[in-house]
Amino acid sequence: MTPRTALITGITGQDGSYLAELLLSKGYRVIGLVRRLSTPNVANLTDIRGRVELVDGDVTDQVSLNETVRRICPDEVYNLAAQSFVGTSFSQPVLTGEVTGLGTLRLLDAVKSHAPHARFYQASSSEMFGHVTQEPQDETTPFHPRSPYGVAKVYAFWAAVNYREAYSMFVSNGILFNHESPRRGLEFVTRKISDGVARIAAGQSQTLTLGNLDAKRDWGYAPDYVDLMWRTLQHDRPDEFVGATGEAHTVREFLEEAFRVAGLPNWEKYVQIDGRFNRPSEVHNLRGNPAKAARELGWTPTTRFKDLVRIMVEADLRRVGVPAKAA
Ligand code: NDP
Ligand code: GDR
Repeated sequence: MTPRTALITGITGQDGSYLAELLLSKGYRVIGLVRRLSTPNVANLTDIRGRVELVDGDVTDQVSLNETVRRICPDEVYNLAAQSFVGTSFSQPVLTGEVTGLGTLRLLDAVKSHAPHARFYQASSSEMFGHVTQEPQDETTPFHPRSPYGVAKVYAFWAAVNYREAYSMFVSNGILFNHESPRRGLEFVTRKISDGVARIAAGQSQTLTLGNLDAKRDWGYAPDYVDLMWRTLQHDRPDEFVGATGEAHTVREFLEEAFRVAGLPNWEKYVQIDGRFNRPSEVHNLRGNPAKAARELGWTPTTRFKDLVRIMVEADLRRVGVPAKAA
């Protein structure tokens, strides 16, 4: 039997790399769209480098998308490419709109023209809910984005719905809440904390400087969430699905737990607050209700808050050379 072909944009990122591993384990031919950088950035793909095909392209470039989709004719398309850092979206709002918003429209259009039968997954985000007035949030909660990133994701969400309705394409949105792992970029708060704590434990640093410790997020483990992406495209019809743990914790709670895992008492001693890390408009509180994904896709997250913190801190301790058992 011919293997199914999946095209992943954003394959070099946290989710793209886990998704590629999952799809390879299921026998897919996996093709990743990679933008040109002066220094290639494929560290997350080290273990599978010889088993995935990488093609040059950029979601800001329609020609490269058309050509890639035409040539590959994928069965499934996972659009994970984005300028995904909320903080940067305030300083680079136009770029964020181009990549995260219009980039989705460009890819949808390439698929419509060259592989209209492909199933399309759009990486939508809980940041679309933003300023929430109901808790927990689910597929019926209204959007009120609070950043250029959130605004761009709302655009992409509706572009995806519109291509489904207008052209009868199989296009689904996963509305995923924060998910983390040792592959998380260093600027996101969870990884900034696990890396900072590990460097303090190793004696390489004395302080960790953060912004708003009161923000609350529903943090899950990234490998669980790429499984949800795959399940979303195996469903009998295209639809929207929230992916979340249903539990929320503050940045402060993440900090306390991370220092505890590293065996460092008195976290307050090391942490400084700097208003530079505050956002012009903040999302204070997000907590998702994943009941629909559980009911219709049989999805439940396997990793809870404390285990997630432990996985991340232990990975960073190993990386900086502190034996986990000494922690
Ligand atoms: P990352 O920031 O780790 O990865 C983003 C990927 O997009 C990278 O591979 C990056 O490539 C690529 N990319 C950026 N700009 C372009 C471009 N112009 N053309 C092609 N590729 C580009 O994000 P995550 O893996 O964490 O998230 C995956 C997706 O899911 C994103 O769309 C994100 O917005 C969304 N999401 C993430 C959540 C999370 O908690 N992680 C929650 C909800 C949604 P490069 O390596 O070259 O920078
Ligand atoms: P988020 O993730 O904005 O939720 O977006 P991030 O980890 O950047 O921020 C989470 C919360 O922590 C607060 N915070 C800090 N954040 C960072 N980055 N650095 C700090 O020093 C700091 N101090 C406090 C923030 O203010 C915020 O409230 C992530 C991204 O992956 C998006 O792409 C994705 O769509 C959403 O999660 C769901």
